[in-house]
Amino acid sequence: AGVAIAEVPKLAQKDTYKVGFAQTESNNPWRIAQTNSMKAEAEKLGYQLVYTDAAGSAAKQVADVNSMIAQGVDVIFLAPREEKPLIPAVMAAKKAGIPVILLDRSVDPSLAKAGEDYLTFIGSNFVEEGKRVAEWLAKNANGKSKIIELEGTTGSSPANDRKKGFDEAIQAAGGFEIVASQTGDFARDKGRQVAEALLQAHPDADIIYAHNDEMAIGAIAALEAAGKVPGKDVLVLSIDGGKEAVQLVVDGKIAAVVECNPRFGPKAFETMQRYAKGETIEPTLVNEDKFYDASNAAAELANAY
Ligand code: GYE
Repeated sequence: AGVAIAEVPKLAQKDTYKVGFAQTESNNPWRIAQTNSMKAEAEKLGYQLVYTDAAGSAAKQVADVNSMIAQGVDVIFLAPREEKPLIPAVMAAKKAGIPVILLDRSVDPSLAKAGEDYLTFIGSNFVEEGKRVAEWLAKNANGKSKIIELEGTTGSSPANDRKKGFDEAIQAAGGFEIVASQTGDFARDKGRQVAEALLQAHPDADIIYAHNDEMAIGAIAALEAAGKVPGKDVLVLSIDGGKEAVQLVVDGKIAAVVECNPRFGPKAFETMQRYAKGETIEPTLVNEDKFYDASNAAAELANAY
C-alpha cells in the first residue's frame, strides 16, 4: 500500500490549460448563471473547458469526474452535489495528480481537507446566509411566528449550513417556532408540492423560509392555490436572489432574499493561475452576497442575475 500524500497536486505554469468543470445540475437560473460565468471566463482566457452536467445525480457526477481524469485535464472545478458521495471523486483526482477546486458546494470536512485533498473551496458562507434570513425576521416579522422551512438537497452543504445558520439564529431570537422542516430538493415543483402538503398539515403557519428561490417560487404557487396571500397572510423568504425572485420582492410576494452570488468564473480561474504561480491558496475563498427586501429591490433589480 502506498503512503497517503498530504499535499494537493501541483499545477504547472502554461499558456493554456484544459480545465474540467463538473456541474451538478442545470435546473435553475442560479446554475445556469454559474455555468455561463465559467464558460465565459474560459473563453476569455482561451482555455479549453471540459463541461459536464450530472443532471442531479451524485453517481453520474463521480463518473463525470472520472472521465475528466481519463481525458487528462489540468485542473478540475467541482460543484459537489452532496457532501459525502463526491469524496471518492476528489480522492481519485488527487491520486491522478490533478488539483481540484471546489465551487459553490463543499464536501464533508472530516473526509477531505482543503490544502490536502483539494486546493480550496470557493463559495458563499451558507451559515451566514441562513442567519441573515433569521435576523431579518427577528426585526420585521411583526408578530408572525410559525415557520415552515423548505430545505435544499439532502446531504448538500448549502442545505446543511443554511439550516444550521437559520435554526440557531431563530432559536436565539426567541418567539418563533419551526413547525415543519422538509426537503424540496432545491427544485421549484418539489418545493410547491412539499409546501402544499405542509400548509395542509399546519394551516396556521405564517412564515415560509426556503433554502433557495426556486422552492420559494413553488411555495408561492402553493399559497395562492390554497387561497392565501403571500406577503400578507404568509411571509416568504429565500436565498439566491435571481431576477425572478427580486421581482417578486418588488411585487410584495417575497419579503426578503439573501443573494447567493453565482458569478464564479473570474475568481475560479484567477485562483488556479495564482496556484500555478506557486502562491499559497487560502482554504476558503468567500463570495460576497447582497441582501434584498422592499427597501432596495426595485433599485437592485437590474443588477440581479
Ligand atoms: O442556492 C441553489 C443551487 O449550491 C449554492 O444550489 C448552491 C445552491 C443554490 O441549485 O439554487
